[in-house]
Amino acid sequence: MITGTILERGGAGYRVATAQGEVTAVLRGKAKRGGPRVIVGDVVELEPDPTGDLFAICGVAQRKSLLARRVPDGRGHRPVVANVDQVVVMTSTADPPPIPQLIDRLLVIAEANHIPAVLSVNKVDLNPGDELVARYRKVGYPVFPTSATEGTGIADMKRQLVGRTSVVTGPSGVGKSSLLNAIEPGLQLRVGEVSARVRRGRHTTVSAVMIPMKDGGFLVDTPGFSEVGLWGLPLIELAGAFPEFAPLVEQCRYADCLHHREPDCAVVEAVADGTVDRGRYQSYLTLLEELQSAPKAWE
Ligand SMILES: Nc1nc2c(ncn2[C@@H]2O[C@H](COP(=O)(O)OP(=O)(O)OP(=O)(O)O)[C@@H](O)[C@H]2O)c(=O)[nH]1
Ligand SMILES: [Mg+2]
Ligand SMILES: [Zn+2]
Repeated sequence: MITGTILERGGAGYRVATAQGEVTAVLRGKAKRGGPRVIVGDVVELEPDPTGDLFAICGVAQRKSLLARRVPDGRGHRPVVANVDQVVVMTSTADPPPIPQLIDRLLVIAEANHIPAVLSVNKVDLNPGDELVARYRKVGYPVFPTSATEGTGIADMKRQLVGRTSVVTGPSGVGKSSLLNAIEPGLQLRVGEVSARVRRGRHTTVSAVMIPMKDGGFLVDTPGFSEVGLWGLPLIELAGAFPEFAPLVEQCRYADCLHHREPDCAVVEAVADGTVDRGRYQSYLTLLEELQSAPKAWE
């Protein structure tokens, strides 16, 4: 019996990383009948299959975390990737200019799924992005200023990735492929091309792929991250996805305060006196409104 990590689902089976290299494995017996669905990121137990060089998946380890996407046309959700250790939200300081609302949304998705998030601020050669860096450091997020083209900050970013399973997400053109190539030269991801996600049709199935790193850890390419589970988050829990709001909410007059129009709201007061960043609060209100009009907004 050996253990492995599911990298990708293929036509005939799963591509699995093991200590002895990559193997192909299929579901057999109990795992096939009532067991949990096996998804990318799952840690599985494998047995050599007598019929050839295939392996049989005979057990799935309990998941540490799970990212799931809402099914477009109905209720319920589809698991996308398991055991992600961190979400790396990536932005550039210029070209394209940063969109704080989008950064906040991606951070909130990570928080709502109980996965630690860090921020990668790329293209510091074009603009140092000091304000952006300070804004998120103040909230408490680890921030990594980088230049993928000049090599600035790459060693620090790499240290944060090695040994962990990371989802790297952010808008097109911020330099995700460039940064990952700089960190792991063997990857040879294409740079400057519009990524597949933009071209993806509405009903195309998108699945995640895990890429093993030489020094340990995995990078997860999951095209639909921005569609991943913020939906279904109870309104009252949204403020908890803004770490700087957390110590304040107990001081609001009402226990069910949504920090919008309620009187004696500690969050609103903190925004007024500058303790909480106004832009972050705006992002909160936008997401609150979206959640209030769900499920439509998430389809
Ligand atoms: N000046 C500068 N340009 C960069 C940097 N990183 C990436 N670029 C350039 O930005 C453009 C987009 O880079 P990509 O790595 O393809 O961006 P991406 O985030 O992977 O984009 P998608 O795959 O479309 O999501 C390319 O022309 C890169 O050469 C950087 O640190 N500084
Ligand atoms: Mg890319
Ligand atoms: Zn409040």
